[in-house]
Amino acid sequence: MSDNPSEADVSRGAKAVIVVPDLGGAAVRDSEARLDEATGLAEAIGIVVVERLYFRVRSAKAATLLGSGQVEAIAAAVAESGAELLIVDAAITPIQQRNLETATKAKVIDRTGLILEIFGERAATSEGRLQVELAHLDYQAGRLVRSWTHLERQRGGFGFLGGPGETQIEADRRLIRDRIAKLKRELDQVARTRGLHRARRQKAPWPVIALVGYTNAGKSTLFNRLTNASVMAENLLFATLDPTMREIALPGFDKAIISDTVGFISDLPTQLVAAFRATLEEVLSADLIIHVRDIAHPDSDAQREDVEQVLAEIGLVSGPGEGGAPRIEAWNKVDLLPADQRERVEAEAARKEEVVPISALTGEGVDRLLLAAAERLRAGSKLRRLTLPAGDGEALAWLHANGEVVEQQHNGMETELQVRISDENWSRFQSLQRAL
Ligand SMILES: Nc1nc2c(ncn2[C@@H]2O[C@H](COP(=O)(O)OP(=O)(O)OP(=O)(O)O)[C@@H](O)[C@H]2O)c(=O)[nH]1
Ligand SMILES: [Mg+2]
Repeated sequence: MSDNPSEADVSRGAKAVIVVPDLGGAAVRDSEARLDEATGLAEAIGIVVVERLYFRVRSAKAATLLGSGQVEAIAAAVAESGAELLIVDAAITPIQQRNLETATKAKVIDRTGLILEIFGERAATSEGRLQVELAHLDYQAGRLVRSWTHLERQRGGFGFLGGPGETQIEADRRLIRDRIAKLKRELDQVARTRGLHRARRQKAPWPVIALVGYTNAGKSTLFNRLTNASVMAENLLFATLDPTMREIALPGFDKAIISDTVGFISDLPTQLVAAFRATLEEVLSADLIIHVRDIAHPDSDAQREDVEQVLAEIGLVSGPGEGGAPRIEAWNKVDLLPADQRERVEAEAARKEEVVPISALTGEGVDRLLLAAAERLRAGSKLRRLTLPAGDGEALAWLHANGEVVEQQHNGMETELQVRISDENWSRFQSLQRAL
């Protein structure tokens, strides 16, 4: 696979030109903010950005994505700056990648490849590493399949590209397939172990709060403030990859557990969504979700949509009305807003029930956030474990109708359940059980 272009050797200190193509997607985003984010991603793995280019692409070209004049301008910028790497902030096909490499004489890496590189460098736990490797292989396998069909077409055309190439690709594909299968088995094992840990914790009567949000929104800063911990909080994209859990003091509760999680980003590689679903189980089983938003960011609204989309992709329904955990939005970084804008933001937050403006940095609003969290937890539903006799279809149907059955496991004569249910419905269920 050594000639596979997707395996760009991205080393620290490499000089790169960044190209942000505006393909006119659904959400309008600020061009400077997109350039900054792409730069942040590159810098997250020590790449030195020497030039940033932004292009409006009217119609995407199959061969190069960008128009020929744009490709020429990029090649000139690469030559002038002596960059060895070209970062294209979009998902590009293997063919586009190859053509751009030929045209610019630089190694080309796309947004997905870049994010995978960051995750590959950061993942700290064994599970994180397994998941990232799996995502990477998946990405490569996709590219291999596509370039294989591409080669096949060539062979049909010229007739001299014979068996050995195909055999090599076949062998590579088999290697990747075997490795993927092995990784999945290992991950299953890790997930089972973690599941056991979680089950043990769930039996404790403490609510679990998960912090979610766009990368760099300030989740770790808030987490540290709440827990007096020192999780790496940095002006660095994807500073946090593996979830961290700690106890916090919450008014009216003995204690609560809070979890800091990986940040989300727009166009998160689908391979990573799947890979991190397991990690984000912490989020799936939380009793309350605090969505931390950088309210001072020009694309704050678009980022909110991105986060909602990833949450939906990992299977988290929005809002308690649909059986999901209650949500609070923490509008973070209000300290960065100019006075008039801050006033407007705070007035808007005051009109919304589930929004608390805060600054994780200065601590303003954090106490109010905790009060709001405690209030929502008391009002909202909790995840509870219970065991029913195997044949109790009536109780099961009732739970399905009045709560959300998160997990259901048959153990011989018994059915073990995890159900998210409100306090009110839980006491109704208990009195129903007594009456039967
Ligand atoms: N001015 C200001 N800066 C903040 C605030 N909260 C966080 N920051 C800064 O924003 C940057 C990112 O903060 P983190 O806490 O690492 O963000 P994160 O959401 O954990 O990011 P990832 O782990 O990368 O997803 C850091 O430079 C923080 O100092 C805030 O309330 N005000
Ligand atoms: Mg973090």
